[in-house]
Amino acid sequence: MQLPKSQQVFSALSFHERLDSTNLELARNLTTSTPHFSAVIAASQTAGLGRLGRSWESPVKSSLSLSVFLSGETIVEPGWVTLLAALAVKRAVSELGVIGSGVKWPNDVLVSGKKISGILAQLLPQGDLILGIGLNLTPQSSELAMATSLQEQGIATDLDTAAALVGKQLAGLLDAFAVDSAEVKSLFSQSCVTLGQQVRAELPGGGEVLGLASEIDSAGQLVILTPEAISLSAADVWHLRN
Ligand code: BT5
Repeated sequence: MQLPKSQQVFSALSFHERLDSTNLELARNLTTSTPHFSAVIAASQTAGLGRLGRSWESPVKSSLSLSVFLSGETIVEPGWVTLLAALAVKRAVSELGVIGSGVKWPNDVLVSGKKISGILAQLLPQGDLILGIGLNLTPQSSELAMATSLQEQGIATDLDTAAALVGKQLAGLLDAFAVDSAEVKSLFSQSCVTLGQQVRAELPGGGEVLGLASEIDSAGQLVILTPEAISLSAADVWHLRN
């Protein structure tokens, strides 16, 4: 498959009809000369990775699987990369015509409460980062009751267009963040549908926090009022009600 639009956006691009995982493929092929913002794209994955050992479904012709290499020299605040990627996807799907999308802290893009995209950022020991983005193009298996796709939102698009739009938005946000991070942080908060909700946050080490999601602090952490303020850097968050 030719991906002419994406080729213009990423500094290098390798495309595969089928991979185990684009994050794994990027990691396997990393060298000291891998350019910043190079990408691996797959039309399907057999072992797509989610967070905390979970899996990401990406069967044939159903989704975009994209991994982008971010060089450590360019990353000032690693804690913000996942959030910026989620905002980039939100903007890309809006540009395609999706109405009502929002970011669920920290790594999901939702439309009407259903997940259209998930992000998995993997920080490498030397400070570089592999940023994995999954975006559903067509309906997923009925077992994923809380999933949606561009097609279900009335948008017909192709892999190349979707990847190029996400890449363009991501590049723009990374640049803007380097110039004025406070402005971009505020843009993120405006797009974050978690804020103002009663949430249950499951902590990676076990345990949970129940309360009102009140803000994203400047480190990108979710602040939950329980009523005392608790800041979380990583968690699975469930929106309970408005
Ligand atoms: C994520 O994890 O949402 C991160 C997903 C990252 C996927 C990309 S694809 C390109 C790159 N290469 C990879 O191997 N991975 C990245 P998490 O927050 O843990 O959510 C995982 C959960 O989302 C699963 O347990 C399912 O409940 C649900 N899920 C799985 N596949 C889905 C899909 N296609 N659409 C919506 N929800 C899905």
